[in-house]
Amino acid sequence: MTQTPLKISADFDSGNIVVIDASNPSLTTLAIRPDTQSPHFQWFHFKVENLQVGQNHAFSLNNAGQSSYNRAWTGYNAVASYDHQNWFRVPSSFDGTALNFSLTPTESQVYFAYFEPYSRARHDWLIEQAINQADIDLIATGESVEGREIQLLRKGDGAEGKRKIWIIAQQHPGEHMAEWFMEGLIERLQEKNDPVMDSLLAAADLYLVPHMNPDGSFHGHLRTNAKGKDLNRAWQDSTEELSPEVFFVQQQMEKYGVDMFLDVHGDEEIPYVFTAACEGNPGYTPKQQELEAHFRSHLSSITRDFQSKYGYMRAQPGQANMNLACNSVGERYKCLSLTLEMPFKDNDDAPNELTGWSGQRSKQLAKDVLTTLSEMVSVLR
Ligand code: GEM
Ligand code: ZN
Repeated sequence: MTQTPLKISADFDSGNIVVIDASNPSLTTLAIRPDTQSPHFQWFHFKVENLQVGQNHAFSLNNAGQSSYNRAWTGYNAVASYDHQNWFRVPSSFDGTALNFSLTPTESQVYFAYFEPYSRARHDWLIEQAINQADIDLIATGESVEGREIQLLRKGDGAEGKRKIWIIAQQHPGEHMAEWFMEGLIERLQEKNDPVMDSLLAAADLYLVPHMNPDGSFHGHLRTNAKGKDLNRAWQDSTEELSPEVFFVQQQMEKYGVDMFLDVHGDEEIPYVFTAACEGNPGYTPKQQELEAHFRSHLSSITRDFQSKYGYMRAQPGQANMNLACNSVGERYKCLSLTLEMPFKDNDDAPNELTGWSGQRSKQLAKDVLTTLSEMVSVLR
């Protein structure tokens, strides 16, 4: 009996794949499409239909070796889902050219992705949840290059004297763990009878941007917005034309002020959760150094899903790239300013064989970060 050919598709929110050869259902050859107007690529997300249940189907992403972070494929396992909601890791291997993985499916259709996707529909639901369930205010709305809303939310009344803690997410559109993190923040802010949150919110307002780059995510980009701009390289020269997303947030920071900044990202290569700071800034202060150590020490003490042993090389004094959000905000506001990195792989200090790092673990990390912020809000200035 001839088999129905596999149907491969990616014409949906954050979809990204190019079919090279799907004629042999036992081995399908695919390629990842680069970001618009940019050579960057690594993010993939696609659907396969007409699978033969019980038969092994292999897939090969044949340009993985030319991706932005091609060393990151070693030790990486793709994620799969039959229902687009529950995701599991699929053993994968990198041969220097292609990323290869296979599945003996229990259902006739499956999705594969680089990480558990966070959809625009779920983003819209999250904004509603924030406003209607967490007593969070939508205080300003910017627009992306293609006109998608960039929401600035605030938990708190903006009263004089309260610290202003800013948390932004997914400047890099392929780093979907970032908006999972934001969902965890907003979920905890809905909880009643949470004295740790009461203590934080008595002293601080939270300024939240759940998604900085909706165009890039929608188009299945790894790194850039719809103009091919890396938003985390736009903080010295943002424009309304090329990087309106950053331009908007910088305007709002000037309007409200900043006492702490957290820029939420994902890292392709390092299998740990960690932070990078602004130690290379020309105006880096001992207070900033002290606050970084305080944040890292406290968060490490309350979860195994954070550590400071592994991470990026520290920048040399005065050598920081000031186009990065963390450095630019740290210099401008002389506050604790951090980039938070979650892994596309797993946290090797506390591995989960089934899921690796996941949306759920990103959410829990956010709740733990709120505990740390509550513990240290009184010393931020
Ligand atoms: C990173 S932040 C880069 C920080 N690099 C060092 N060495 N401190 C970026 O923008 O490249 C954040 C990310 O993409 O996850
Ligand atoms: Zn990033």
